Amino acid sequence: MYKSEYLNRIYNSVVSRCPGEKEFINAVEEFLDSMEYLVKKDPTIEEQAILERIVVPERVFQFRVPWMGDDGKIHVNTGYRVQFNSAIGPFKGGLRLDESVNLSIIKFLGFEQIFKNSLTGLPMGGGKGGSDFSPVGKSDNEIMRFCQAFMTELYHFIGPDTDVPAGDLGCGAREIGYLYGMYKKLTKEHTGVLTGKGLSFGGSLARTEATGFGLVYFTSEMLKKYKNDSFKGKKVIVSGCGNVAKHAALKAYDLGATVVAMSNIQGYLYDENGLDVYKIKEISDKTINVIDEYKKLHPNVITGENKHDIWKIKCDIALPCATQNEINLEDAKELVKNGCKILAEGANMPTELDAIKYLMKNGVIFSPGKASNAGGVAVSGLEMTQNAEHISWTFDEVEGKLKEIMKSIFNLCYETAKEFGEPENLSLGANVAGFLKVKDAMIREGLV
Ligand code: 2IT
Repeated sequence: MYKSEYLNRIYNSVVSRCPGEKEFINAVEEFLDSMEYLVKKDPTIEEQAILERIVVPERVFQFRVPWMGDDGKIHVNTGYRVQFNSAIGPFKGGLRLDESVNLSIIKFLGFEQIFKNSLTGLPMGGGKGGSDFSPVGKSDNEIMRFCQAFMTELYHFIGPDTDVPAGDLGCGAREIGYLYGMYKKLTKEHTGVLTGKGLSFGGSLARTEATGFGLVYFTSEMLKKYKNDSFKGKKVIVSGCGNVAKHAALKAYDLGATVVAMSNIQGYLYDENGLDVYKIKEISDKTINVIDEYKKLHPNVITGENKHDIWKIKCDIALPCATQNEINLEDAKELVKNGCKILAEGANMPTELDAIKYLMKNGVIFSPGKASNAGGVAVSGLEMTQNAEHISWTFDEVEGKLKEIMKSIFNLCYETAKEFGEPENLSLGANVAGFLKVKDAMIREGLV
């Protein structure tokens, strides 16, 4: 597997200790891939058992969430909060509300969050949580009751200087509002304990846009550095229609790109002359029936039901913004065949490992989500700062800071990759740069 005996030992220990946790094991495997050179160069990593420690969460909470449906029936979901690593700051990371959620998925996301948060340069540790509850198809009252029940357990473990959750898939401003209300009732405190809050009670301007906008700023840096180019005139595919996807599409369009395709769980939309991304945002803010509603307005748009077919469309830049494992090896082959030059992840690990390897081998410059989608959590960090100071910045101030942060994440990943002799390997750059800061903090803080 790995050249290093140490890395093999770590990998095997994770596989035997976490049977069946395939998403988490995958995330560890991808990360360890980048550690070969570093563990050889720096023996303190092994002496201090840094990797042994970093692959084990500091704390894991799993709890029962009983709630009542509108019809009076009782439902029971499982809630999770994984506090993965607090070496550089309070645990920070979103809450995913989706039927697919299990411990493996939350651990994978929490593990990624450690390095992502480190790359932002802000003092945030890594954590993640959520539940196998999906708000899709539920009434507002049901969602409120679920969020209240979830928070009656979660509030024991979180705090503005301990662990600061936010949204993720299925958990937007509405859910954060209900969660925050219950936290306030239980603790009697108005604090920055959650981010992604509504603007009327401590939220930050530009938090909603941050992940998608940040992804496009990051990709602009890739275009500039590697291709001496920009988004102008480029054909772009954005998968997904959620918060990340629609804001990525808007920003790419504003920078002069043609967004040729987008998708959601029902299929994809394709127009070689470019989709009306503002209309898509308007529709998707209101309904999940984006494909049908858009087709009513633009009958000539091409649609398809198989979400993988979106990767068969010709593009210069691919921005996967839906969810994990949406690009497999076959999809990667299609992208290469059709001339895609850059793939930057807006979702968390949407590209499978063998697909990443194929893309890189075939000249596609790849950016991992932990670098290119860090804009969301970065603005969450800025929301924490504003809350702690009891002030709020303007949209332009926050967006300006976001832009600078994305630029500095890119430069850090690029310079690190270059130092290791692989300037196009942003996964290597992101993993190593993210890791080094956490490692330093872990060593300085002693064996805790
Ligand atoms: O994956 C992510 O970075 C997020 N869901 C955002 C986390 C946050 O704390 O804003």
